[in-house]
Amino acid sequence: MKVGIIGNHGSGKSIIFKSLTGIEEEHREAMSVGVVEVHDSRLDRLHLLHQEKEKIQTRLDIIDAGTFDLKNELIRTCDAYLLVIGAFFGEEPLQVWSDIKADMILSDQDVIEKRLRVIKKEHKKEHEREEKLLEKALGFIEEEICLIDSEEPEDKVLKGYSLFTYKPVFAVINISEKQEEKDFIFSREELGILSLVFKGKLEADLQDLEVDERKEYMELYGMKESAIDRVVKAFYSEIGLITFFTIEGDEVRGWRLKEGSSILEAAGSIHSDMEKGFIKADVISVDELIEVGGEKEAKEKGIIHLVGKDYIVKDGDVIKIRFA
Ligand SMILES: Nc1nc2c(ncn2[C@@H]2O[C@H](COP(=O)(O)OP(=O)(O)OP(=O)(O)O)[C@@H](O)[C@H]2O)c(=O)[nH]1
Ligand SMILES: [Mg+2]
Repeated sequence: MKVGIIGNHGSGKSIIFKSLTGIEEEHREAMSVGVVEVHDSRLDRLHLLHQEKEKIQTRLDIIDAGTFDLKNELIRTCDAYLLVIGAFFGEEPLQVWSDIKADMILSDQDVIEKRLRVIKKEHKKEHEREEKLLEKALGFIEEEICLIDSEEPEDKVLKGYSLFTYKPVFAVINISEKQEEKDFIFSREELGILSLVFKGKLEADLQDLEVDERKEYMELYGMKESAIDRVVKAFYSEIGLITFFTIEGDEVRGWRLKEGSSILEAAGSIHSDMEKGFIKADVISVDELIEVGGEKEAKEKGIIHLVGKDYIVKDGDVIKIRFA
């Protein structure tokens, strides 16, 4: 998943990028992409049962994507956005989001209208459903409702257009060392999107310290969690993401999945062959597996469940797909 850091010039995008990835602006590769591991302690514990295997945490690509410019192709390819608001020099969160939202809406409207014109001209039966979907989406957009907030069930066809307002956005309000966090806390209703308050420069400076020093420094400033942990937590809850695990070949691995997905979808996210040839799957919760001490013990106790393709994956499931 690609998370693009966007925001106005000088709002602190590169500082926030550094606070999340540890990568300094001058040491970057051309694309400004930082890959961070989403640390999950359950995977650490699961790995203890299989120390001979490699441990692979889920990852997140963080991109210092730049200002929200529609000509900037990098921006369109992101799956979600982190909007940096430079409150340290007086940017107003409500204003910044309202401006970006207006640009997103205009762009989506343009994409949808263009596609609708083509569909209407071609007048093919197979486009009927798509046309209805797009008309409905256009209705929301014209009311200035972001598609992601429209409470329509998620749709693959609509997703295919990479519309801006169909993707999650949340704000990082970047304040100075002297400003107080409590003065910048907005509820989701007030701002319209979820927001976190960061002392960006302080967080970025932390990245220059050794691990031990970093802990001391964080305690001194009353910082309980690292910047990346806060962002990941917010993203997972906002998008509704869960983690499942596999023990396969020489890997113990965590995978990210949208809450409410079936095991068939989970199989597909691992490999399309697993989805196509899906037969059944063995499932056990990671906590139970760790508690009994391994797969062999779990089998003996009969606590591994055999499930069919409609099973809804739960956060923390360890799954083994049987496929042909
Ligand atoms: N005091 C303070 N200064 C900051 C903070 N964040 C950024 N700055 C300063 O603001 C300036 C711009 O920060 P950048 O992170 O480069 O901003 P940017 O959004 O990447 O800027 P562009 O890439 O030019 O659009 C730098 O001089 C930073 O040191 C902050 O939280 N506190
Ligand atoms: Mg920058």
